[in-house]
Amino acid sequence: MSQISKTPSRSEFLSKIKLYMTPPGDGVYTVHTGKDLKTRLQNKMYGPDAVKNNNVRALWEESLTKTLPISKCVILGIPSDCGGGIQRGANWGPLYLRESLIQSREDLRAYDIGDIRVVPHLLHDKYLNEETINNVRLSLYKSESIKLPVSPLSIAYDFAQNFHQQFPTKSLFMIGGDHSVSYPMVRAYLEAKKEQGKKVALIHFDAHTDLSTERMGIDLCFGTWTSHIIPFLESPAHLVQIGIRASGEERGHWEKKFGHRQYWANEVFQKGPGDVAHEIVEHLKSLNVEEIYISFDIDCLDSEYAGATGTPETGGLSPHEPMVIMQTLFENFKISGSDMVEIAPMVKAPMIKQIEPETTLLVASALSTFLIQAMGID
Ligand SMILES: [Mn+2]
Repeated sequence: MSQISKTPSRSEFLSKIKLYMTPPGDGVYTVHTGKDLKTRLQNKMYGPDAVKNNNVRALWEESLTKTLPISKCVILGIPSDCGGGIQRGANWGPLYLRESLIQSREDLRAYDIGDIRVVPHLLHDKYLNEETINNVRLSLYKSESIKLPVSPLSIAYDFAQNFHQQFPTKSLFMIGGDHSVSYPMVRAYLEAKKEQGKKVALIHFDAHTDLSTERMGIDLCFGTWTSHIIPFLESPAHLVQIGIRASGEERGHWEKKFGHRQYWANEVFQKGPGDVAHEIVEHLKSLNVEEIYISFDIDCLDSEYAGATGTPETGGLSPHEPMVIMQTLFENFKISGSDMVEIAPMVKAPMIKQIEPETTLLVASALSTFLIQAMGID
């Protein structure tokens, strides 16, 4: 394993997965506190006997060779909130959203490939010195000579690159995590689609633009990831942002600076989601777009629907508007990648009156179900 070629074989890729990923729910490292939450999820996914007999990892490893090859849509968890910054807690998003998905839709046809291993103090390997990287390799991989990445964004990028090489016709549904986790996923997706000769666009639902180029000197985080993704698009016009309302600048500032399109929440209300969707379809068709990636920050929704998130914002969309827009996009383009991020189940802002995290999870699982089903179709 110490020598990993640029394009690893299927078995090399599976060996990497077994090292830098975990069964669903295990990506959040716990010794005692929070262990019950993982047990609850794994009981549902693998059965109480497997959990009691410590058999979950063996079943998960077996599924990598048996179920993964025959699944069209693959679910991935990145339980990292190191790139967040106001209220963290999105590291529990993947575990809780999986539970609601299982509860609401037992027939959901998608394979869960598990979680990226997360050292909660790390974000990206480029911010680390050699000593730290070696120490973490020793902890995660039991050897300094296994030259695998150690930070969540770096592992996620390696995973997603390999995944698209190995399985060019499969689609990933990623559950975050703070929004920085979309950076490696979207980047690997865009690079793979370019290689395949597919014309793609990024549809980004969010209350915020995430278009800062740096935040307190850090270039990759929840508030900056989109600005660093734009260079990987065919042109800035291949990015459309929907639901924006919490920004230090006006819409014109962003559109002029980056050359993309925004639909702020108030414009979606004024025009109606149907008209907005048709405008986006026409725009993307004029660019000859064939496939789209949808990145969904749950705070795009009004805090009345999404209170369990790091930065809840009022004046936002109801679940209806994004659903109408996504449905129309789905009728016109193939959805070949998507994510649902920023669900922080244990966070509740003081102004939130509804029952949380149940409200947020219910809405997020309905939107996620739509995306997973859309991506499960050939
Ligand atoms: Mn965001």
